[in-house]
Amino acid sequence: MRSAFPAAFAATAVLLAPAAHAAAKASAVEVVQPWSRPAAVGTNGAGFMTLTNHGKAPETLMSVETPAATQAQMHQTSMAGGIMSMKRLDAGLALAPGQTVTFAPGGYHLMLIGLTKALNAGDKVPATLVFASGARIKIAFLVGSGPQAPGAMPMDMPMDHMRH
Ligand SMILES: [Cu+2]
Repeated sequence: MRSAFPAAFAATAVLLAPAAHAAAKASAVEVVQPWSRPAAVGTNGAGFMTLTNHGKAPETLMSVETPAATQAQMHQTSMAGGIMSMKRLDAGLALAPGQTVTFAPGGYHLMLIGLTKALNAGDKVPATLVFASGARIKIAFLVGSGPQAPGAMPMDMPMDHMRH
């Protein structure tokens, strides 16, 4: 039973996507629970989400476009010797067939550099994910404190995201 759902989902997505987005190439990548945190205008925000490649071919997330920030970059947070650092994913984020990657506090995140307006709880931040295959997926990051329960306490490391 467990393997039946993703296969069925992928088939549905491939069939429906061309009609819904006639101008864009269909993608077998599924994006779930995109969310962001409240942040002030002019500061940096962060976007989180879970990506799954339901397709049979590798896919790479190359960039993210959004009118909500001056620039959007994919970053990876890592800990080394007790020091937290950020690395920009210049080569994009590769998704092997069947692979799921989660963008979450303390790991991969989308950096929204120079927010063009304040992000308040309940806002939806529009963005387009651009893939190496040419596929484009439109999403909206829901502003709150986490992917499951907006309003709940976030379970993440105390990292100041405004200053890097
Ligand atoms: Cu960052």
